[in-house]
Amino acid sequence: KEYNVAIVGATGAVGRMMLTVLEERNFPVKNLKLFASPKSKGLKLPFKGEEIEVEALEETKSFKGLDIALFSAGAQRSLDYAPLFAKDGVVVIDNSSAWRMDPEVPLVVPEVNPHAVAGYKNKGIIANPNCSTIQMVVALKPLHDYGKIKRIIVSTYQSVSGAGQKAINELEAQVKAWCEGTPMPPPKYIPQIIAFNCVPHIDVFLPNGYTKEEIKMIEETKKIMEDPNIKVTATTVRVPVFYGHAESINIETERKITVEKAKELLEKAPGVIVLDNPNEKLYPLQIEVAGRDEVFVGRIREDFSIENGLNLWVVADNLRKGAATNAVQIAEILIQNYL
Ligand code: A2P
Ligand code: 11C
Repeated sequence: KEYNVAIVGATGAVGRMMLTVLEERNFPVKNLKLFASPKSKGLKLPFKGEEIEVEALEETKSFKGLDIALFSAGAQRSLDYAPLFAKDGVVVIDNSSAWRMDPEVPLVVPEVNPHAVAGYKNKGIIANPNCSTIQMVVALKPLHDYGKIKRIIVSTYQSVSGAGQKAINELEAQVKAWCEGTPMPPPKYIPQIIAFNCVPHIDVFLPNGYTKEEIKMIEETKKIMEDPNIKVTATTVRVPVFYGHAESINIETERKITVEKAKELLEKAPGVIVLDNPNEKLYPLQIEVAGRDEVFVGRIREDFSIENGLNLWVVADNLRKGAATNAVQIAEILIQNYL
């Protein structure tokens, strides 16, 4: 069977990756519709040797006939349009933060809670988690199953592509200006100069002093792992990297997990690759992990400051596993088991 699929936000950094991943994984697409803002209307994007014309979302009145829509056009578009698609019988897989914490909307990482996909029946919407959450839970799930994680302390090193195509262009323009000895253009899409700098500010600040990105990591982790008791604290930082997020993760577990056991569990975990041989300078690097769909783990070592603690370095491509690949994997579960 083949399915009618739409991508909403098809011209963006994630939207374009969704096209690539649908094609790479040979998703059974009958007809593909691409939506973006009116300014992109008529633009053509390549898919399986064809050119598909982008349509303006705002000018489209009915979505009937579509089976699945992958959304990545910002939270406001998802709030406004996901219910309209669902009303027309389309299952929405939404990459924005709009619906993630809605108790009636499942929040899914296929390696962690694939059964939750069934909840699409409630509202016709499935949420794709934040990129930094996805890679963390893929790496931590096998450790949690074995040793029960009590507390997570995470610090992130997130690439500019997480903030969209315009932020990628912004880093490039700043680096170019620096190389040419001209003044850097003022920051617009990242809150501070990001070239040769690290910025501890992703998404907006909340009254409690945390950023929304940090709170997303805390709340989404509990929902996906289906364990409200895991304590999580996070510091999220933008770094001058184009593609791939890295995370320093410290966990405290109920049952002791030795380094050897952690390696064994992670080596057989779905979607995880262990790269951990410091003597040969082997550990995951953003520049090498970009373009890959797996989550890479290295620097696995005991935290000697507590009884049952581990430190890990976890890296993944935020546009792939952190967004497009995870969304397409959800769509695969949907068509295999439900549609
Ligand atoms: P457009 O390129 O026409 O602005 P990114 O996060 O990489 O910046 O991508 C954002 C995506 O969301 C783009 O595809 C963008 O389309 C899309 N988008 C932005 N505003 C709208 C809108 N009003 N209606 C539909 N799509 C939109
Ligand atoms: C970033 N993690 O790197 C963000 C991007 O809630 O889907 C994804 C924001 C989200 O900027």
